[in-house]
Amino acid sequence: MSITSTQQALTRHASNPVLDTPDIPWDCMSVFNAGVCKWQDGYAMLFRTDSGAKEAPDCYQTRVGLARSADGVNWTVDKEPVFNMAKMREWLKAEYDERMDEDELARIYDPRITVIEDMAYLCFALDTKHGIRGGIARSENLRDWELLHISLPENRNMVMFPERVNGKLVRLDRPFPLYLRGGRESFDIWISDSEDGKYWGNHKLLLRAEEVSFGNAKIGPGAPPIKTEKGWLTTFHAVLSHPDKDLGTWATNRTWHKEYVAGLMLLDLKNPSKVIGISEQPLLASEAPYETEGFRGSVIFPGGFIAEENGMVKMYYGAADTVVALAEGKLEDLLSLIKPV
Ligand code: BMA
Repeated sequence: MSITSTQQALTRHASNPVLDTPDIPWDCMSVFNAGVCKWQDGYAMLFRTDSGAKEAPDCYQTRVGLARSADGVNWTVDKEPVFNMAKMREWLKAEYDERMDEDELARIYDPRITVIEDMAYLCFALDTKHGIRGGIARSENLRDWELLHISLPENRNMVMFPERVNGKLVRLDRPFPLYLRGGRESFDIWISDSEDGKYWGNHKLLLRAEEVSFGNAKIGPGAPPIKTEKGWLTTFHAVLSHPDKDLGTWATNRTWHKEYVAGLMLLDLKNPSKVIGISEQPLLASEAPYETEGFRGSVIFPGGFIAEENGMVKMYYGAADTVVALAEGKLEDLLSLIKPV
């Protein structure tokens, strides 16, 4: 079911979905929410898979896998996941030490990748028994990751800028404030900076959920920003809650009533904590069957945003929490969607 209409700056790729469960060398029911970067002579993607059968989905058996591509459309998946349960627990042991009981850590998911001076930075969400945390790691080969930072709970959807700004690393993130937001799921996008990627500070509110006219609930950063002459162009997701509608989910004992759409904003080049403008309409909302139907229908979750030398931009997104899709458009058309705030 499509509820929100989309602006026409992006075209869905004819090969969509570009990554689907038959492409994955391990058992899974879905492959989605991917981070994508240019890597060596081609492209690399870190993606999430959830397990279980359609009739008995198990979204907590989550793995993160790696795929490589020469053209950004056809992907080959590495045989082994980068993170499965065992590897995640081993990797995070130092962080949690002896206090980690059997099920303290649930999963690592929703990866985003930023390349800064030939080093890949991974931002991820981490579900723990004591809250959701955002993490940052770095790697020279995309398989062996050095953990740099894990935020306090409740935080998620971190993405890093592709270069230092005023000498500092910069990230966007999305905490979950509840008390003074009246218990509503109305969460905003924040910005912070760091010298070394380990210690983060200067947290500032960047975009308020209520500034996004095409959402009525939380928003969150999408993919790492693209540097343009006009500013940092960056995607975000916005949620529209439709309490009266069931948008469809495989989980049989639940209804799903949240539509996720992609939005676009432009941040000041020298002072990225200043929003220049945002798109008035969603950049992309669910229309294609692989977006409207799946584990959770009508979810567009952008995680990759890549500028090509020919003026085109690729946006990779998780569709319906089930597959990875690609849409393309001209950078100048995307910039023309931005209206001053
Ligand atoms: C968010 C996250 C994403 C997911 C989205 C839609 O809160 O859990 O991983 O894609 O919901 O279900």
